[in-house]
Amino acid sequence: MLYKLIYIFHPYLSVLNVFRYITFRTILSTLTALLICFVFGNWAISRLRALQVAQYIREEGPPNHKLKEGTPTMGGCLILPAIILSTLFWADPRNIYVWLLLFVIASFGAIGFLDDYLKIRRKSNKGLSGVSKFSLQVLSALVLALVLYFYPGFNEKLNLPFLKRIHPDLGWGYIPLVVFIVVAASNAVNLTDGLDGLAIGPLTIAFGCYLVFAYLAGHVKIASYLQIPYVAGAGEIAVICGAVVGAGLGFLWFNSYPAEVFMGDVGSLSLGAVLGAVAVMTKQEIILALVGGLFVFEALSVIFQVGYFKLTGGQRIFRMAPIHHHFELKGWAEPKVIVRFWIIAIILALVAMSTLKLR
Ligand code: 57M
Repeated sequence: MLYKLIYIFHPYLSVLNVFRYITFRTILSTLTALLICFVFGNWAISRLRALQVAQYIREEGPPNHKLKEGTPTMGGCLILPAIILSTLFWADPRNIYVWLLLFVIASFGAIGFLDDYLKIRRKSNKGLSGVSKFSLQVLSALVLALVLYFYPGFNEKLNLPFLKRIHPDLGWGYIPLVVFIVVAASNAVNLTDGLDGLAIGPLTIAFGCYLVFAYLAGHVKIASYLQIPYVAGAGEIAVICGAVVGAGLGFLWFNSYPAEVFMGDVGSLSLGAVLGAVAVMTKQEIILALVGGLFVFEALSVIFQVGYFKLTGGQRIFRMAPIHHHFELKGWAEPKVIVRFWIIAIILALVAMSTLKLR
């Protein structure tokens, strides 16, 4: 919105023409969100501490986690406003994707906030019940899916990595697929958020990758050259991805090992859902399994561990799930697990980007 106000004056000051460019506004939105996190980071952490928004640590966890008792949580309350403000400043307010993404951030943020709030009030790990949390997530994702489905010009054909000529048309089946992608991404990121910087690092990498996808999908000539689906208006999604990258880096400053703050469900549920929504809107939904492969890997480790545990009446595949705890219990130092997982996330993002050419 701010950019629209500034742009009004371009006939009098030609330098203001630069605000027309998505690339320039993406850089501005990245820096704005980063700056908000840097400027308000320490203040937010001390407010959370003063309000006693402290993490409860489970008894059965890896022993080093007990030392984290009392670390302020709900750092999402810093990340989300940084993204929202930066988006409101630099994205085009006439673009539907901008408002839909703000809706996803706010609705999933509210679910996470409620969950965190209940856990802190009860001083335990019991937040919203699994059923309530899941139903609210499905409801929010359904609103998104229905708006996209009925939005004129949005096509529900799938874009498959490596295959440029096959675009299955799912018709109304696209609606449950969108719900699945958004809810799965939200929960997978939530499961990954168990070591310092483990979720925000790969999230920043994934949003950086989707920033590129969104820019390319929104550019009619480049999209046609690369033979990827052209999505009118998708360039504005790049501005929002920039805001998430900026806020992610700004938050990582404080969340890096040893963390001064955790993001809480308010951060993890919301950022995961936005990642899923961005994948859907840029028509790069299937490749999310690769871009966010680390989150898939973490979620699968839980599914297999819990399934095997129930089937065998108490036996385990991993020492503990999600899989990052397995490596901790094998004796890897926490920073080693984190940095190695970041390396995997970078490799996956690079492989995903290569599919733009390998098709
Ligand atoms: C939340 N949350 C962290 C923090 C963060 C079904 C089951 C596998 C579910 C899973 C689960 O509940 N996962 C979702 C993971 C928690 O972090 C808080 O939660 C927010 C994210 N939602 O922002 O506020 C703890 O993670 C650590 N942490 C850091 N640094 C960070 O930057 O060190 C978080 C962020 C924090 C802190 O210790 O307290 C969490 O892990 O609870 N459950 C589990 O992950 C549990 N796994 C388990 O029970 N596995 C079983 C199988 C059979 C289900 C097994 O393998 O035997 C483990 N969780 C913990 N300890 N904490 C068990 C051990």
